[in-house]
Amino acid sequence: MLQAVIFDVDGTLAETERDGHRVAFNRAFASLDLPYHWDTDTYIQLLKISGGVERLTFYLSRNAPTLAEAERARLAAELHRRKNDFFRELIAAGRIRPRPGVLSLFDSLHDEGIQLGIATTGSREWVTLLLNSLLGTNRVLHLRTVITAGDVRKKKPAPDAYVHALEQLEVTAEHAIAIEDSQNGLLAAKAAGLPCLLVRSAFCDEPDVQRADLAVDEFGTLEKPAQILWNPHSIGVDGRITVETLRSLHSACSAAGTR
Ligand code: XBP
Ligand code: MG
Repeated sequence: MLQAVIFDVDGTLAETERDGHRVAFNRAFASLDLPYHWDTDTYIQLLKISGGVERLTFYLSRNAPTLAEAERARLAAELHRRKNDFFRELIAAGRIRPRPGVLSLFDSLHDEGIQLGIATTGSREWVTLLLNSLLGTNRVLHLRTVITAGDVRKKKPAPDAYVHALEQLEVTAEHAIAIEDSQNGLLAAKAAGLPCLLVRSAFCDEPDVQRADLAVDEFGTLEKPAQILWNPHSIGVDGRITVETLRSLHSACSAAGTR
């Protein structure tokens, strides 16, 4: 029986990489008069590196090679701090909106008594603010656990965030489903033994959708039905991801022994 659904944040609840983080990283560069700018294509490639600080450190090692390691680490930390300030400003300005269809799925799962959790690589410095902005305080109260980057040793694609979320939910992987948007997140969910629904995000570059147990382009609404990208269990998706879709997916994965 499906007992819990664990949502990723960036790219899944909202197109935060497109509408928030990339914009904020560039504002951080400008605030220090640095000659760097991450255009969409550059950022999509950099997103293969999990974690904002790690992403900055990698970029600086390639674009400021003469910086000593200690100085690079200090600069990456300062840029990340500024980025999070700017990201929080974008959240407060209402610039980050939920992906179409995700809130009605969230509400239906809660109404059906299915436990809800979050497992993100993002920093708690902004995750709490974003969840309240996207979900509203009532829905946030329906979250039994919120696991962020600082709560685990290793970031996605390591399974740590999902393993910790399952522990907090007191549910085994067999009775839960992960909802992700990217390759790193998909790999993390599968490494934790979870069936995974991939709702591909705008900045997700060619994920290996065949690693997912079901992959679609959106959660789907009446106005914009979900398009199926990969459906190995022939789950009936009638234009929208619903609680029934997830129950069917969970049953099919259990029957197939898919983990
Ligand atoms: C996506 C990430 C995060 C964000 C930026 O996390 O990899 O690093 O890009 O957030 P998710 P930070 O697992 O939610 O998709 O700068 O706080 O790392
Ligand atoms: Mg994500």
